[in-house]
This record gives sequence, C-alpha cells and structure tokens, in this order.
Amino acid sequence: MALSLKALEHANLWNLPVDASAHGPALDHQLLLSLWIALCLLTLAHLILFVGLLARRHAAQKNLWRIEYLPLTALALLFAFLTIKAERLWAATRYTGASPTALQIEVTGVQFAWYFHYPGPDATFGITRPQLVAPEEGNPVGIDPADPHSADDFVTSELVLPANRQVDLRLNALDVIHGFSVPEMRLKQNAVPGHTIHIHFTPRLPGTYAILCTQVCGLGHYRMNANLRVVSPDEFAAWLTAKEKAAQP
Ligand SMILES: [Cu+2]
Repeated sequence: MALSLKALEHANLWNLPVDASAHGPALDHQLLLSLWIALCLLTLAHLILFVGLLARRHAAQKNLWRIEYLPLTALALLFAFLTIKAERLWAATRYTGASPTALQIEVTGVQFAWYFHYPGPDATFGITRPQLVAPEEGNPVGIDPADPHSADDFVTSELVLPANRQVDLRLNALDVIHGFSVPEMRLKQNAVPGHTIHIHFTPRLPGTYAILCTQVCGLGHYRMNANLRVVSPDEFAAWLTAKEKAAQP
C-alpha cells in the first residue's frame, strides 16, 4: 500500500492544489491513507455481502467471536488509530504553540474583507477596540491611537510572508463567523467574534495564493477574498521596512 500511495501522490490523481507549506505533505498523506482504507473497507464489505448471499443456505455460524467480535475490534482499533493520527496533525498547527521566533500577525475577518495587522518594529500589537473601527478613516480593525504600542503598527489587505519562517496567526472576527482558508497552505480555521484563535504554519514555496472565506457570512460572501504573497526573506525585509516607514507618525 505504501508503494501505491507514493505513486498516487506523484501522479496527483486526486487533483490536490500545490502543497506550499511545511505541514502540508503529512496532511495529504493522512488524507490519501484514509481514502485508501475507506476504499479497501468498501470492497471488503461488498465481498462479504456477496459471499453471505451465496452461502446463506449453510447452517448458522455459532462462533460469533471469530466472525463478529474480532472484526469489530479490528475496525474499532483501525478507526481509533486514524482518529488519533489525524487529531495530532490538527493539533500540531494549533495546540502545540508556535516557535518564539515566529512572525506574529493578527488576522481580522469582517463582512466582507480580510485585514492583516502587523505589530511593527516594537513587536507588540497596539490595543484594538471595536468602537474605534472606521475603515473609511483608514482604521479598519480599530487600533487605539492612545496606546503607545500602536504608533508603529500597520494594517494591510494583502498578507505578505517570508518563505521558510514560521508564522503565528491570531484570528479574529468583528461581526459574524468567517472561515480563513488557504488551500495551498492546507489551512482552514474559523474566525469567531470575541475569540482570538491561533494557528501557526511555515510557508515554503514563494508565490501568490488566494485567501478565501469558507463560511457563508452574508450577501457579499462570494467576494470575501484576499491574496497571500509568499516572498523571499530579503524581499520581505524590504517590504516590511517600506511599510514601517510609511506607518511612522
Ligand atoms: Cu466571511
């Protein structure tokens, strides 16, 4: 099975998008493993069904342990194994905690746009307050100008990240639940009003990827998207310096 899995991963028969993050291959492997196991079980179930139909005239089996309890235990163990394996992959980007050197960015979902709040050279986010949200005045996430940490912060509508550095995203929503999703980064996480949800990952391949909203969040849901641009570390440093300079009061 390992051989066929490898062959399928290379052939890209399942038409998965490009795998551009460090944790992506493990997730894809888990997905293919689950699909293969489901296919094998489906075939086995049909075989058993036909054998049962053909052999129904025989006397009833008395050895329930062998024909019922043993296969049931094997199935339960198989599903427990798959669940634990999948749970660990899911938790690796959420519960294990990001590296202390990870780039910190606050992501805010609002009907119908994504905003990305960078903390600036002091590496500390300025306080945000919902009552200060004013997109028409250039303050779409409500940064409090009275907070000294907010002076060097800046907000963009495009997420720019350096390749091969871990990023710790803090997801927020201002109104309803939005779904932050970047298929090429194998990322999908709801942004929920009143919660700050962390998700961390390492982009590998430079390029431009679509950030989608995967929750039907209102009439403009279809146009709630943004771009993720993964660039080289040098290019990122130049972009960051330019943005930080522009943010200086
Ligand atoms: Cu949305």
